[in-house]
Amino acid sequence: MNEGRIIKLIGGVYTVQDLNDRSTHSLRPRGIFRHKNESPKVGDLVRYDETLIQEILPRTNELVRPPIVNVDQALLINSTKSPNFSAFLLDRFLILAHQADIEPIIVINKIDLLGKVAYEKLRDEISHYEKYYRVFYVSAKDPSTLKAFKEVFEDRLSVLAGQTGSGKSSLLNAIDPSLDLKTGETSKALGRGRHTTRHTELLELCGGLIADTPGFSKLDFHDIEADELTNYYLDFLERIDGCKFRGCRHINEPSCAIKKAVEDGEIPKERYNNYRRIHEELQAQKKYY
Ligand SMILES: Nc1nc2c(ncn2[C@@H]2O[C@H](COP(=O)(O)OP(=O)(O)OP(=O)(O)O)[C@@H](O)[C@H]2O)c(=O)[nH]1
Ligand SMILES: [Mg+2]
Ligand SMILES: [Zn+2]
Repeated sequence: MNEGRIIKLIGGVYTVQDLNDRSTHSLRPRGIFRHKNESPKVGDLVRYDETLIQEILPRTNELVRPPIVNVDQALLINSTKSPNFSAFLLDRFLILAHQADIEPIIVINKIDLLGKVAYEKLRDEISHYEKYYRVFYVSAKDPSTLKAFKEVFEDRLSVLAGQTGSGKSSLLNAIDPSLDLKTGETSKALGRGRHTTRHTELLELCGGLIADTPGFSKLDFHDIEADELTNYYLDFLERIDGCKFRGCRHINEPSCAIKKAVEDGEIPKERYNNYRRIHEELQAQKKYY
């Protein structure tokens, strides 16, 4: 039987791209999936014949919104200005990527909008993250910044995430103009762009596949418990053995290695404060259930 990847779903018809010859096929799933209450999703690796998807191969992960599975990496697109860079938002996206078991890659876009001093300041702010993640500094308006970045796509299924107006579609267009994705002008009045991206389809880009539908389109933390938050902070995790109390939440506990690292300047204060804010948010949220 043939093996392929589902790259599109419209009206119950799946487009499957063959893994060997890259030919595409319009197929329906076997009835058995419906009986078992399973449905093939975009990103699935499947076995198929002339007319039907016969079998779904095991998944590595599943995103709910947008519904895409087997995602290798999430490119977290941040802009330097309009909208302004927000470490708080970046931290939220990092949590969502880790929770979904998807490797995050940090992309700082619109570097053309910063002067030298502001650029150095931002790099300094982000240097902590570079110890744990790959970070790219790019501009959709300057192709010379995109050379190294283009290589991250090869052989991987990527989703882009980031607030509206951060330049997700612009970056993809800059890399491959034939994609011709719609981009929105950032609204000066609201300080944010219109949501111009809608469909769910995987596109070929630089030897890999990407979804233009933003990953984590809702920034909510529905299934995260406050006390598991630390699991999604790589910088906390590697220090946690130094906390005196097992299950330390790094808030009021004495002899906390995380608070010590913040005092020593090893973890940025702002990141720690944002952690506390999110921890509180998750606890408050729990009360509603
Ligand atoms: N100066 C500058 N402007 C950029 C850059 N990248 C994008 N823009 C502009 O920022 C605005 C928003 O870009 P989009 O690509 O539509 O942003 P998006 O992230 O796809 O937004 P949504 O689809 O709404 O989520 C557009 O006006 C772009 O021209 C950049 O690197 N430099
Ligand atoms: Mg877009
Ligand atoms: Zn602690």
